[in-house]
Amino acid sequence: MLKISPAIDKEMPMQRRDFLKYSAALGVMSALPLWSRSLFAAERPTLPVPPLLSPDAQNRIQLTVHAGETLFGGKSATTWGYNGSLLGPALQLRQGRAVTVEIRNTLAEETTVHWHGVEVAGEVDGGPQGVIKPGGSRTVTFTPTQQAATCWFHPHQHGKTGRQVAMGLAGLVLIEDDTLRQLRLPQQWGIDDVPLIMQDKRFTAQGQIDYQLDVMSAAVGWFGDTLLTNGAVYPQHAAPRGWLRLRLLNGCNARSLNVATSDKRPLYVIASDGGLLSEPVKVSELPMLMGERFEVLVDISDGKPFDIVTLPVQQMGMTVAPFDQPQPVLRIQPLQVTASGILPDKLASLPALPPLEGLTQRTLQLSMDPMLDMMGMQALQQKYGDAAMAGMMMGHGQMNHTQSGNMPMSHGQMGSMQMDHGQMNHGGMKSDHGAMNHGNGGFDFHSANRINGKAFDMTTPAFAAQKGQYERWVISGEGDMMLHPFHIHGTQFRILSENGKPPAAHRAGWKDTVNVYGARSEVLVRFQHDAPKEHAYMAHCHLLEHEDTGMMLGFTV
Ligand SMILES: [Cu+2]
Repeated sequence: MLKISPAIDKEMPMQRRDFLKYSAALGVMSALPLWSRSLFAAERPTLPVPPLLSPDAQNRIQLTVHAGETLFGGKSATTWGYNGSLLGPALQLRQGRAVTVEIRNTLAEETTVHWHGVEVAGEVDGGPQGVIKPGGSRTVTFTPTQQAATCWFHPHQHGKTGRQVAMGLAGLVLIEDDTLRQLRLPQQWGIDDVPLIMQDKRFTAQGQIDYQLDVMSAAVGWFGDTLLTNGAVYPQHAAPRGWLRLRLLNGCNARSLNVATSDKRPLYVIASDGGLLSEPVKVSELPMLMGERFEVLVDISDGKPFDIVTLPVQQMGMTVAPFDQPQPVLRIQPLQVTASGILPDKLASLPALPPLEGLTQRTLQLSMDPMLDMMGMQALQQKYGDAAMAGMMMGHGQMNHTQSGNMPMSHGQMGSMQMDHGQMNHGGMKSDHGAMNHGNGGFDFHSANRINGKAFDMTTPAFAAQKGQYERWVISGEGDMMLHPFHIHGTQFRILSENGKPPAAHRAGWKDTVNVYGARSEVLVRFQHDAPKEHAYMAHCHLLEHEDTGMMLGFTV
């Protein structure tokens, strides 16, 4: 059972907001007087830590998909979880050892369980074909062969992935190997080896999770005004002094994050999606796309409390308050006792990239229907104002791109739209979002996001990759100015170029998600397992509402 302590937030919201402004202005949490520090600590929930779940003596793991109740801010919400009411356990798997997972679905709707980042055959990958009926079950057996990594599992029900994840379905997969064991990294689970699943949510006035797949979320994604860490609002964690290891997962539907510390102490990145880097990479900020994992070490030997925070990002919709200011992820309180883990100089050996000449090359062009783009932007601006536009302003029926250093490209699709004032600003667009789902000349946003001009089609794989062969995939978001974190099933790849630039050092190791934001990214993929037509692998945007509305393709191996 997942023992998530209820995310009770006893603070007054205003107090916290004022406190955040105060700490942001000062820049240094420790500047607060001692009395207020202890006061805040007393009111803060303890970080819930997902329990480790190892295979039993028969190498079996049981997962049950549940509906339950979770307290957020003193109100009870219906939530979904694996073996509990919210999120799920951390499955502890060994490289080279087979595991059988028995999944029972007690929900009233279909779901699937996808092993994100785990290199397994298409048959057990849990993509949209791996449906588990309400009341049904599914048993999958696989053997992780890849290097040690922090992966995760979540639903992949086509058209419903965004909602099912928003309801709480997500768990971790920890793959371990001998290299990892020999490194003497911090490894006491929940003490100095701590997972942080970061997700934003929005709640109704009654306190229920407020999810919609509509024209606005289909365009910019579903986002909330509350950041949860392992299901709790701004929790705290007391850890031994020394090196603290954080396993970060951006589990948001649509929000990219930018992880940092409140007192500017550096983060040492030791692992990306698919495992250890060759050596630690020191960063002051760590941008994280949806679905991405990074492991970082942070030095807390000075004994001073501080916060892990996420800084504002330039992404459409994600600039809305309170995310226009740094948001706290976790309060860290160092203890008197000393930690034993170390930060090694060398981590793992990454193979050199093979010669790129003569490789099969495929181009995946991501695009959004201009009508969805227009209607989604309009809805966003009407609901949240110009502040939501992340530097893109809309007025008098045309898009004006106001310059911001982070968004150098023009909005190709909007630029090509010749819309008149009346159509844009009036003409029924004032109605609520639900009403815009229909009508509008029969426009259907459910297939308005596309790859190579086609919305997802479960029955027709787009191509066949050759097993065991390297391929060079070019993923293009040219002509679009939406963030598309692109995820490929069945492989850990290497990034050759990311959005037109060489990858940052901490993004040059094993990855399963690449940033595509108005330009081209190139990745080197290789598939070691079969994925026949009926169990094709998926390649898709991990902004879940883009995925759910068509920005996904199937391919065979
Ligand atoms: Cu996308």
